[in-house]
Amino acid sequence: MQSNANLYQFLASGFPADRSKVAIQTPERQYSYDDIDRLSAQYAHVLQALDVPHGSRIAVQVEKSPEALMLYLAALRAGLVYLPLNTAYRDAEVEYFVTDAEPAVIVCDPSRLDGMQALAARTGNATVYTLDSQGEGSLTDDARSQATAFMTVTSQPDDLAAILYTSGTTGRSKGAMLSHENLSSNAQVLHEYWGWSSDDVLLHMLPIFHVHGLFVASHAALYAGARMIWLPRLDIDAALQALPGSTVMMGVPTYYVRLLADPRFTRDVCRNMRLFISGSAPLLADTFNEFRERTGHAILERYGMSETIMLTSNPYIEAEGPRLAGTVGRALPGVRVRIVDDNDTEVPVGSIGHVQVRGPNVFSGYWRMPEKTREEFTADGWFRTGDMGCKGGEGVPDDYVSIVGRNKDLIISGGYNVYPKEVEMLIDEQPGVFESAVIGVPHPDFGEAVVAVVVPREGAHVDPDAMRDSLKTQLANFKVPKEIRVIEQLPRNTMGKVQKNVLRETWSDVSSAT
Ligand code: MLC
Ligand code: AMP
Repeated sequence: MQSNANLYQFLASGFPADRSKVAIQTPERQYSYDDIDRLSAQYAHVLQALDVPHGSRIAVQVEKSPEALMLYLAALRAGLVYLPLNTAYRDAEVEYFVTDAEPAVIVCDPSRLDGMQALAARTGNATVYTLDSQGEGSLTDDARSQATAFMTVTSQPDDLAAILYTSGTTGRSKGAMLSHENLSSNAQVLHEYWGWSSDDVLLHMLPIFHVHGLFVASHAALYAGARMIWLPRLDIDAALQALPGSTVMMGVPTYYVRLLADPRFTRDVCRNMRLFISGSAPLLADTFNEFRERTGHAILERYGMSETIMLTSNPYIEAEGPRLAGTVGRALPGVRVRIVDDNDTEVPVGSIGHVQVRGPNVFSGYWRMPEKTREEFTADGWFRTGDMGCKGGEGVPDDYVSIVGRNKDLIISGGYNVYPKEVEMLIDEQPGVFESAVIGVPHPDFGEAVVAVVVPREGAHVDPDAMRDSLKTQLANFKVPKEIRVIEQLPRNTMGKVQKNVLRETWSDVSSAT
């Protein structure tokens, strides 16, 4: 018999023998592993009936619900390539993704149906379904009459399972192509490394349109046959209620900052927790220390990206080493990490350089961008992460990695990536603007906040409030600058390049930005 590398098949191999066990629990409803199998089968039948070629894309921009997760699993089962989109993306942003990826199917919130249908008609006639935050919509309506068993299609290890768009330094987003094997190998490694078992209860509050919430968190729980407490978003009141019944939580640093800001978050609330995991952005040492003092738990920080899923992790088992603030731990089993100079030559332990990686988890390239893909891999097959880091250092074991900065002009705000170029291009189109620079400044809640520095044309007046309002109609809310400062001229070096470091120093006190 031909073996099947389909990721769903892999995840289902970890489902508990007793399929009546609860897999997903929301404040209102619960779903067993049987329900997961049946509902994903019904959605898969709807998708299969469209008779689109194996490997067609399905673009999904919907609110978080258990059904949205079932839809993801159904896409895997039907052999489609899943393309999740942040619900914050505006029409113009979505248009780019849909034009680039040419999905055969689009699933959106009912509130966006008209726009999405028009977009589908303009870009190639994808079939459009709706799915709302309650799991209702035309997709579910069609699924209800479908059979509850589905033969998951056979996938090869290299077949694409998902495309995740990550913003590009040129302002143009790139679709990172992830295969079934990329995802299943990483899930397998994390399962063992973080000690998952079917007794675990994962507090799942992350969005499910990025690596962190969709792959790392959901795969871990499903493959372990564990239970997920499924909240639509970070909600501290709901989290405080759910934590005593949970064993694992994952979040971006803002989640931990917000928990600590609440005096009700105590050691007792965490009494059944075995693991808090942080990633997607740097966790401040202050947060790590305060958290340990308050709860007795050392947050486990790990490092990854859309192109690679998870790369490194602080140890789970104490005997394997300490969890150190400011480091992202060791390369995961099977993953290799090297720190190199500008010539791709490895630098000594303790020296800072470019972080390059390889392993079965590393993507195969960017969707329809062969040149960009070539640029991002070295001749000997290592992927250039764009992060700056070092191994070892004072008081740090030689094989621990620390991320010390970025070679790419990227802002990470509350765990979401913002590429300044994309925002600058839109600001420069605004009336009265001569030029602009977008920077990230320290922010107590989001880690970094987006700030724009704008130079008006001679004699022109720029109104920051009006500009923010205009930007909000074109950009996802998290990309809209929290502050827009108007100045006469941008600082430049002798080569004429804008000195963003100077701007960052000047405006770093904008941490009051809301
Ligand atoms: C929301 N807002 C943000 C923001 N999120 N501003 C900056 N950065 C963010 N991340 C703004 C909104 O525009 C709005 O402003 C105001 O904050 C309130 O919006 P909200 O929707 O109520 O915010 P909230 O629900 O509190 O969301 C904040 C958050 C959320 C931190 C909980 O952003 C979040 O869940 N982030 C997680 C991101 C994530 O999953 N990243 C993983 C990427 S994968 P206004 O002005 O409109 O009112 C990856 C790889 C890896 O990086 O290694 O994991
Ligand atoms: P994304 O493109 O959204 O997948 O974001 C990936 C980027 O997030 C990485 O290249 C890093 O810059 C950053 N990142 C992820 N985890 C961490 C971490 N623990 N510490 C610092 N940066 C991180």
